[in-house]
Amino acid sequence: MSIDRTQLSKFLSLVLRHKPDAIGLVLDSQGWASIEALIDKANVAGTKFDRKELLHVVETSDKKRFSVSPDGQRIRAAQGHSVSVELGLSSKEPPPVLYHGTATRFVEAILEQGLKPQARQQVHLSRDEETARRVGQRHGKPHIFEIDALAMHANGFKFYLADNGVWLTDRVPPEFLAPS
Ligand code: HQG
Repeated sequence: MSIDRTQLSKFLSLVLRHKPDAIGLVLDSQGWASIEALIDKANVAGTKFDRKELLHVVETSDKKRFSVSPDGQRIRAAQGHSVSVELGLSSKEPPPVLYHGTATRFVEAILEQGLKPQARQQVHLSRDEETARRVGQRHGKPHIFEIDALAMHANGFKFYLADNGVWLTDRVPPEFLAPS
């Protein structure tokens, strides 16, 4: 039986960001996997879907989580990896202010240590407060930090814009954080 769209999206996040090994899939250094291999290996492992269903999830993903290569042969997660990948994004000047949504229970540690990537490769930042709130809500009662991206950039910190509009940076020291 085929899986539904949400399940397929979660499955793709799992194998393209965190555990390609779960189905014996190989990601290249930039996180790309062959679509054909992905479908074959998933099917063997019992998660059944075809190319059409896969592309439908890619196109309708609310956060545009996945990118397909221009030749239609490969797929990768736009961001959010815990496996080591080099997305090959070039650094970009960020908007002057970015936002990070977290849960209130993390605030004290964040004010002390700054924002760290934790299990992911980089810290995720949002362009608007509303998105940051939604991200924070996933963890509990939300708390929004405002990041002085302008000052960070002026101090040599690098920022990257993922294909889906999420801003990425390696870390945010506490001095660049203010409550929103
Ligand atoms: C927190 C979703 C204590 C951080 C979203 C966050 C996003 C600290 C949590 C994407 C800390 C990590 C990423 C410190 C950071 N002490 N806690 N020093 N530094 N934290 O899920 O940003 O639906 O890895 O505030 O939309 O919440 O998966 O990161 O609360 O774009 O596509 O540690 O995931 O997208 O949590 O979310 P996460 P995130 P998807």
